[in-house]
Amino acid sequence: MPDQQARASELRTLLNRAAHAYYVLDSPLMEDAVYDRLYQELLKLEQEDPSLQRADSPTQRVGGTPAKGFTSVGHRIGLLSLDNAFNRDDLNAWNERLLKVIDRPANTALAMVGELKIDGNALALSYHRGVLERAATRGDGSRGEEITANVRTIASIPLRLQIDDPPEWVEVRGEAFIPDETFAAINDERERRGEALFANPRNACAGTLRQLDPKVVAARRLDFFAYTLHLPGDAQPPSQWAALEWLNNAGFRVNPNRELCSDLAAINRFCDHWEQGRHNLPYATDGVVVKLNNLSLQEAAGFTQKAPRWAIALKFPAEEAPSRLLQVAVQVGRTGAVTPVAEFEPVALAGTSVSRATLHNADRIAELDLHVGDTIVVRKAGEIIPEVVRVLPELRPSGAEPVQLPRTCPECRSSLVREGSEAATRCVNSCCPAILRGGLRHWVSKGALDIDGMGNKLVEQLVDRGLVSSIADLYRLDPALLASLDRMAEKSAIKLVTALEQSKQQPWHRQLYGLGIRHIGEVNAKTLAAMFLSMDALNQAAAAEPERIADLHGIGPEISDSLGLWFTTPANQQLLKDLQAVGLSLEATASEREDAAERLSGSEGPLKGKSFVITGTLPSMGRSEAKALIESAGGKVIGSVSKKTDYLLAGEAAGSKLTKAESLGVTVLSEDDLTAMLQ
Ligand code: 0OW
Repeated sequence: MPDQQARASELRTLLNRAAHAYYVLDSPLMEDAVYDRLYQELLKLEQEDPSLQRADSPTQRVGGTPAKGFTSVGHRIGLLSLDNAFNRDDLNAWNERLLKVIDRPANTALAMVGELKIDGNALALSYHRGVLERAATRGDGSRGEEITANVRTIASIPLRLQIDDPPEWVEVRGEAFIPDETFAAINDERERRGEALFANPRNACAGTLRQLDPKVVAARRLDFFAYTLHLPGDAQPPSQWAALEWLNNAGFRVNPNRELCSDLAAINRFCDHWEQGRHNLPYATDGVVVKLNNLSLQEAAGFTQKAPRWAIALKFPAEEAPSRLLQVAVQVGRTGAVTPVAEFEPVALAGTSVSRATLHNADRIAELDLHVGDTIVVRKAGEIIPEVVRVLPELRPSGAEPVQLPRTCPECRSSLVREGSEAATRCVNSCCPAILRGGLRHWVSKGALDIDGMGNKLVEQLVDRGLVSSIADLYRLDPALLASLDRMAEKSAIKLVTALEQSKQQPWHRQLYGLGIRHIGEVNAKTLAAMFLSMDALNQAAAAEPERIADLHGIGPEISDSLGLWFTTPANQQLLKDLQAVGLSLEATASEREDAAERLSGSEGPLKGKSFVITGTLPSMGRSEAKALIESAGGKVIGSVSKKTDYLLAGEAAGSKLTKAESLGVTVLSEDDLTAMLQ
């Protein structure tokens, strides 16, 4: 038993360290597929002997049963809120008040910490002897809702602190948030399901944290930045800067865009920088939090009834401006979802000139009671695309007509569909030029096949002139014809055709991502491509055992469903055939296969060099699972039986391959025989 215990313990430590490196340091220690193999080993150990389970085991991150509701709990130490400053004068006034309350001369320079104000939801984390014991929402600051099961699914929150002698208890506060890209994917999914969209990442995060089913929370991949620490007694770090360092060393993500400023002038420079710089960040911020650095000075400053005097939030101006609505157009996205867009007289917002804003969906238009010619209020806050927040009915021209959404797709004229109670209306014509254009742009994009020279203008020409009606057609383009298009010279045409040809060498995971299957982002594509080494394998798994896909590290049921849907669409099956016909492999190269087998098994796997054919239905595992197991043990899976085949793995209703194997004297194995070989 002890060696199982030891093995489980070392796997827990290694997997937690690998997760920390991946999610907190953004520098993976190992390939996803290796992580998955070790994770499965730990899972198996814990399933065989539940006494090996521990609270800080990564297998315990996503709880099983959904909660019935949330209980209210009292925070050991209350969570503070923040007073707001809306401009630099407010900030200076705060500084002056602070100097007075700590009895310092008016021009004293105070050391302060500048932190980005993450636009998410505050969380209270309680650790006991270094292990996460409880997590709660901020609530009213003294009581919140217990949401431990949901918070455990946030990969960047350590289940165990990475410090050797952890304190008896420690309270950590920070902001849970949803990165912009994830937020867009979540809203895409809600659109597909006809659910109302989340207006911004903060609402999406709050809604997710209150999900009863931790699996749904896990699928939304929340993130977390820690910013406050409470330790027992005199163990409290002497400053905010030291507290952030402590949190960082203990294994938390601490926002890297922080600065220890020697005076208010430096804080002002920090705010100047981030007022614009924040637009390049992959998450929403709504201000800067300025904190007096020194702990004893903080204590001298004290608190008002709800917020500390020693901290202030300088809010970035959430811009709003009135304008006159000119018309409502509709945009057809890559997925066919139709988004109504308000077009209005240009206004300056957050430093840019804005003349279009999203109206989200038809329900929103009804809610606003939007009329042609209305004066609308447009808001651009954070990174979110501008939106129409309200109408000023007092300014409505008399006789104005309510806005009607087009009933047909502006691109292909097919009638728009609004399934059931779906909030989103969509074009369902898979040959719709807008859907095709979106798909082509995605295929050539940086993270996919990374093909230079295929800009939007060219994509539009290729589609509008009917020269390309699927991704595969890109590979049939004739250079001379390309050269005849607008803004295309012969040289760039040749270059593009060459780039297309070279793109066939791109690795399998990029090809998978390039297909634009819903919810398959770059990370998920890599995870899937490491486990399923070809489109066929993925196709089979999606059809035969979607749960095997869903159980993969960081994947989940929404993605396996999305794959199932994609594969059962005839046009997509045709696309796969066409892509293979023009030379896309849609599978891992031989060296990628060897790497995968190597990674998964290490060179001396028990089945090294043995060739297997799989036939029939295996009792407890799918074919792709058996294939992955065999390959991870160094074996090779081939399609047909020959006298060189080492083994035939035969399940129920094994067909002609079994007869052939017996006639050739090939050893026939049952699933149990195979499992025995892998012990
Ligand atoms: N959202 C933030 C943030 C931050 C706390 C502790 C002292 C006063 C509030 O990024 N970086 N730092 C603090 O400091 N609070 C933040 O967010 C607050 C928490 C509750 C309301 C805001 O979300």
